[in-house]
Amino acid sequence: MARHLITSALPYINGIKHLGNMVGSMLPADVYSRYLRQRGHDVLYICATDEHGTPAELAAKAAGLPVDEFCAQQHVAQKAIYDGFELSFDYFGRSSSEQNREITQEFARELKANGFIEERSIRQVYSVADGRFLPDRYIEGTCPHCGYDKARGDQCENCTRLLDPTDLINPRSAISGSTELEVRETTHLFLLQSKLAGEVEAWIDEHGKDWPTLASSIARKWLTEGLNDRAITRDLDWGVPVPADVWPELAAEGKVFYVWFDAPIEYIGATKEWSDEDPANRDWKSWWYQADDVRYTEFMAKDNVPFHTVMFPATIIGTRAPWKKVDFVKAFNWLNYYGGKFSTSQQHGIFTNAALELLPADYWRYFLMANAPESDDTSFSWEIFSSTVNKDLADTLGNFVNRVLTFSTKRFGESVPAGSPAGEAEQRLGEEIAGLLAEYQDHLDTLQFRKAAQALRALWSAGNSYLETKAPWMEIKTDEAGAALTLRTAMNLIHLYGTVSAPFIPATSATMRAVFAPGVTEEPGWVTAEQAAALDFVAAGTPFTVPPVLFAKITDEDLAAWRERFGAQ
Ligand code: B3M
Ligand code: ZN
Repeated sequence: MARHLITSALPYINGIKHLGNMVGSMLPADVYSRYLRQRGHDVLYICATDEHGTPAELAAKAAGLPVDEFCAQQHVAQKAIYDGFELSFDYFGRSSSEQNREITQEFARELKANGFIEERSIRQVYSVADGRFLPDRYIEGTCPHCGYDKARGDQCENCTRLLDPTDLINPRSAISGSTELEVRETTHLFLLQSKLAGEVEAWIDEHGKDWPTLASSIARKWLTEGLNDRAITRDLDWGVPVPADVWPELAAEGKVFYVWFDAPIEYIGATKEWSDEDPANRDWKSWWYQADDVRYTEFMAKDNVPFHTVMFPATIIGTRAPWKKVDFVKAFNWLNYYGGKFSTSQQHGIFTNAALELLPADYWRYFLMANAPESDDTSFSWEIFSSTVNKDLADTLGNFVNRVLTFSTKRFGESVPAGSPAGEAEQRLGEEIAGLLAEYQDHLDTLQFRKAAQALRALWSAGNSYLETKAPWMEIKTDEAGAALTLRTAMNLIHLYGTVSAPFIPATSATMRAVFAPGVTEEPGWVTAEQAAALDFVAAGTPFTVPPVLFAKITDEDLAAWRERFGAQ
């Protein structure tokens, strides 16, 4: 069996992430990892905070903290939220780790030795007041095309035209506002992507055909536009330093690698961080180097696709070493929030910490995956959210579980009733369940999360239909053994739900499993088609307990309050 390496795009360190970030990378990766583990695969799910670059420096400055302290705090804060969302990372690392520094520097040495890194001198804007070079986006001024006075050096947000910093009228530093800017000469390392373009293209021809269109079309678009050589160093205080053994002068000048150079390498770095915690039992290199038995799946939002399908593969190819490249790229569109993208800089939308203050993770996990922006951008609305929670989670699943267990307790006591042997209705139900389970698995195997969520909901609905048809609360008046059979069958469904729903709603699934096995906390395995069809997981006589209501309904008052609080208009 293949080993599965899974990574989700590394959340940037500069602030708490919103639900758009969550649904576009970490959450689907977690659902997939949980599913594969339950099916018995060897899974390694790796993520980390992406800690370098100017935005980290600026966020630290805004928080009044040294950048290393800021990152350390933010890492802990983000990690706590991901724990709250029950993300089952095998390791959640930090791109500022020593391991990443080591591996990034080693990659650069190899690229240099193979002729794919070159020093070039360029002219860049220097802010005298700030004592630093300014990246294009940190130069502000008036747009020469539309007159917008907050245009950035790379692009005007108002008319969307691409700009050069020198196009701006009255340019100033976005950091200090100072207009004392000069153009200075500075030397940087360039990754000679143009030399690697042919090989990257051949690699995408071979592997990209299996990727979803969203990923492969973005990769192709980038290739068609031409792979330019790219500066991979910056003049910043914070980052992976250029190795002094190869570039003593640049190292002395304090050059560090560009964040998009070291961030993807942190997938490997974080695996080494994981391995270094327990070297006797973990072997990071076996997952990444000559790892032909590993299937590597990456999750990310669409704006990250070019870096993962073109730039990172070019970097790896240029090392001329057998590092693992991605096998499958799962990309997501945007989740929008009332007339715009979720946005960290504008604090627009729902942030992950606030979401958990309102409701437990399972509500969000199920809703987000059932509405994941897979084929198109989607819009969050509080109405769709509450109707999904109320219908699917509270009515279809939660109510079923409570109704069955409460009624059975009342009529037959606190253990699974025996009753008649299974009849035709149970046979049909079993076949239906086995069919739906096959569909569900198929969608998860092919990483189609919306469809998988639909199939899961269909599994829950099948239980409801069966219960409505058999109506044990009527049946019991004339056929007590028949009613007992109905309830026992329904309880077997609860047991099944407790297993197969776990990738989406792990906490509630554990509660459902605990109905029949209190105190058992280990992760469940999976269910075969035969087991699903037979529906005899729990035998008559098994004691059970009735859990508290699984999902509370969202009321109109909740809705009104949340719309108000989160600016939903
Ligand atoms: N940190 C995602 C972002 O902030 C970026 C992903 C890196 S993955 C190697 O857009
Ligand atoms: Zn403009």
